[in-house]
Amino acid sequence: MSRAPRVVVLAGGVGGSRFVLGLRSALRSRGVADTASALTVVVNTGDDLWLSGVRLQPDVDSITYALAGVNDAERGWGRAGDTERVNHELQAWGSGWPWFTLGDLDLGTHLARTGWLREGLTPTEVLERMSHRWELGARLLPMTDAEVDTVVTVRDEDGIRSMHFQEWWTRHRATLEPVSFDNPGVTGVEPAPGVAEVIADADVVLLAPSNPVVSIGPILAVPGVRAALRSTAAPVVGVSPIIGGRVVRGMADVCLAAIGVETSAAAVAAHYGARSGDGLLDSWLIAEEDALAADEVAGLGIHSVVTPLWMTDAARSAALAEAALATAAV
Ligand code: FO1
Repeated sequence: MSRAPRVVVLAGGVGGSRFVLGLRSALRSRGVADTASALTVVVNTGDDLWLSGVRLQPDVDSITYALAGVNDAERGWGRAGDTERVNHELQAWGSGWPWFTLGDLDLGTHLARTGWLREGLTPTEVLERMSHRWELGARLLPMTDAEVDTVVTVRDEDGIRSMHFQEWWTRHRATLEPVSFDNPGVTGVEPAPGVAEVIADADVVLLAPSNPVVSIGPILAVPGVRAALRSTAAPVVGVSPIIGGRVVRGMADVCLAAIGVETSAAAVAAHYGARSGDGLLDSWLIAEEDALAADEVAGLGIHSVVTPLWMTDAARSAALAEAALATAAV
């Protein structure tokens, strides 16, 4: 292909950030100068919430900060070298959640975003405006402009109750047994402007190795996204978030168990399904540690590719991204 390929990736969380960085790097290695025109990231916004009067967008910010090179890579969220002076004040006032930290630099992002939302900009417009500060080398689109929370229903000694994903994740560290994950109201919303169009016009659509339930799941739940993936002429290539039958990080295994999906590369492929059937995938990248699953994946009608999946440094992330692009022959 002589022109730069149009690459769309659905992503959220740390796995999503690393994969997006890898894609930008792989495109640069191919000589694509304007990666921002070539690479579009459709980001999960189910983690978003209002807290202390500001709008937080954890996955949007993780990916933005990672692309800008200002992320706290060790912690996996927030800004590198951040301080917590304002957070201490908020806690002293009893504002926000005592288990949830808002860094000072991070709060600057939330304040800027909230101000623009209050002025009437849509989340898509805010994200577009925020992309001018740093050379991100990618275009970010929220999955929808509507506020759609990921809600976790749990069962414990107090019975069955529901809470925002962030409470389950950061306060309870996913230790409360989830019964279900839902996005209330999602059936009545639309994809953000441009989402269906970029998928339709893509040369390849990628599912990042993000949590299939709480990162990719909410994006697929937005009406129109599945249909766009099923109808695009572009190959749809997914990357397994499972390596050696285990989750790489986070709590995807707990989430998968709650929806009745085994923590294995083949089971997650089956969860997404084959596009030749009623699912989404043409190809599925699995780890060398899971090579034995290749036949099972092929039996689902999905082309499987065995390749190293560890994104432990920038070079490995770029190699994985290049393997995903090559799988789609772009
Ligand atoms: N994760 C934590 O484990 N503890 C926190 O206090 C916390 C604060 C926080 C503030 C802003 C933000 O954008 C993300 C934050 N995260 C925090 C990360 C976040 O909870 C999750 O890791 C993601 O939503 C999962 O993708």
